[in-house]
Amino acid sequence: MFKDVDYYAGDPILGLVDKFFADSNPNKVNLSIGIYYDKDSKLPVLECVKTAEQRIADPITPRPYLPMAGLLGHRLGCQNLLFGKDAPVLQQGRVATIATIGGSGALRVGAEFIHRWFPKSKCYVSDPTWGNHIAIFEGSGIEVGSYPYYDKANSRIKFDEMLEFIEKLNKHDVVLLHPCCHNPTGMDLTREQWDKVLEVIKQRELIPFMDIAYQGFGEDMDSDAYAIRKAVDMGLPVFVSNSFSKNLSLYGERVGGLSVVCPSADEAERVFGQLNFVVRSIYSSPPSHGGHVVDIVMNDDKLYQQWVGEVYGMRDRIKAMRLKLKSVLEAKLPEQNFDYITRQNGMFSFTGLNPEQIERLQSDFGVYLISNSRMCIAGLNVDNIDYVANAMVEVLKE
Ligand code: KET
Repeated sequence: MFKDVDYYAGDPILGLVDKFFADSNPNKVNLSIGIYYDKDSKLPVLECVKTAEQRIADPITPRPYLPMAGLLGHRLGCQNLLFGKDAPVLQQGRVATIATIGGSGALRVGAEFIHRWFPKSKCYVSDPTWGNHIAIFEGSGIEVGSYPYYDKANSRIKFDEMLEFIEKLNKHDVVLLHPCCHNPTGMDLTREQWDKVLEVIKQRELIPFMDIAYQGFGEDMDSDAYAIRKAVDMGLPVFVSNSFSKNLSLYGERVGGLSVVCPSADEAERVFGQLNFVVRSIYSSPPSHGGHVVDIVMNDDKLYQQWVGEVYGMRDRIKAMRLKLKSVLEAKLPEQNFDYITRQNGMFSFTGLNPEQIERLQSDFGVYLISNSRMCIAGLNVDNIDYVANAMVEVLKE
C-alpha cells in the first residue's frame, strides 16, 4: 500500500545531529544545529525559567485547553519585546498576535494565512537562508524564490543586487527577512541598508515577513528589533514570527509568536480572527506549559530584567568565542583572512569551507558543521576551541 511513498532523505540540520550522537569519536564537537551550549557544553536552564517553573509547579494546577491564540500574557510578552512596551502601534490595537508552536509554527501559520488571503503572492527568501523557510512556505502552497544576499567568495552582503532584485517584485509579494543574526551567514544589514530595503518594500507594496529567532544575541533586545520597528514607523504592514527557543533556552517547549501589524484596529481584529481559524484547523490550540513560562518571565519586571541579563551573558560568551577562534586561526594561518568571524552576529559563522573540507572535519576530527559551511559558534568553549581551530587549520592549510 505504501510502496510508492518516497523515503525521506532527512533534514540537513536535524539529520546531522543524529549523526553526531552516533559518532564514537571521544573528541567530537557539535557545531551544527543552532543551539546555545554553555561554557561546559551543557544546554542551560535559565535562572528566570527555573523561577517560573517553580511557580507553575507549586501548586500544580489543572490543564484546560488554552485559547486558539494562546495565553494573553504570552501574546503581550511577544508584542512588548518586538515593538517596544509603549509602542503607539500597540496602543492603537493594530497588531494581531497569537502564541505559536515555536518560530516554525509562527512561520507556518503566517504562510497559511498568506496563501489563503493573498493567493497570488510569491515568497522570496535570502540566498542562502534557513532551509526550513523554503519547506514551510512551499508546504503552504506558496511559490518560493530567492533574492541575492551573500557573496561567499568575498564574505560580504550583495546589497546592491539585493535591492535591485527586490525593486522588480510584484505587489504583495512576500520578502522574508532576518531582522538580526542572519541564519546561516551571521551577516546583517546596517540600519542605513534596512532603511533603503524598507523604502523599496513600501514603494513596491510588498509584504515584509520578519523572522526573528535570535533577538538579544546580536546587539541588544531593542537594536535587534530595529528593522521591525522601523517598518512599523514607516506605516508598513508587517508579519513577524518570533521564537523563544534560543533566547529562553526552551527549545523543546516550542514557544514563539506570530504578529501581524495592520493599518487599522479593525483590520487587526479580522486578521486575528483568521489566524485563530488557521490554528484551529491545524492543531486547535497551543500547548500550555511553555506558554506559562513565557507569560511569567515576560510579565514580571524582576524576572524580565534577569532574563535580559542572562541572554546578554550568552551573547557575550559567543562573542568571546569568535575573538578567540579568529586569533588562533590568524596565528596559525597568517596569510589567510579571518575577519569575517567577528563581523558576523549571533550564533552562526558562515565559514566558506568547501564540501570536502567540511567532510574531512567530520570524518577525521568529529567536528560537525552544516553542509553549507555554517558553524554554530555557540557550541564552542574554552575546552574545545583549540581542538576545533586546529582541525580547521588542518583542512584549510592545503
Ligand atoms: N527561524 C530561524 C531563522 C531559525 O534559525 C530557526 C531555527 C527557526 C526559525 C525555528 O525556531 P523554532 O522556535 O525552533 O521553531 N533554527 C535552528 C534549529 C532548526 O533548524 O530547527 C537552526 O538553524 O539550527
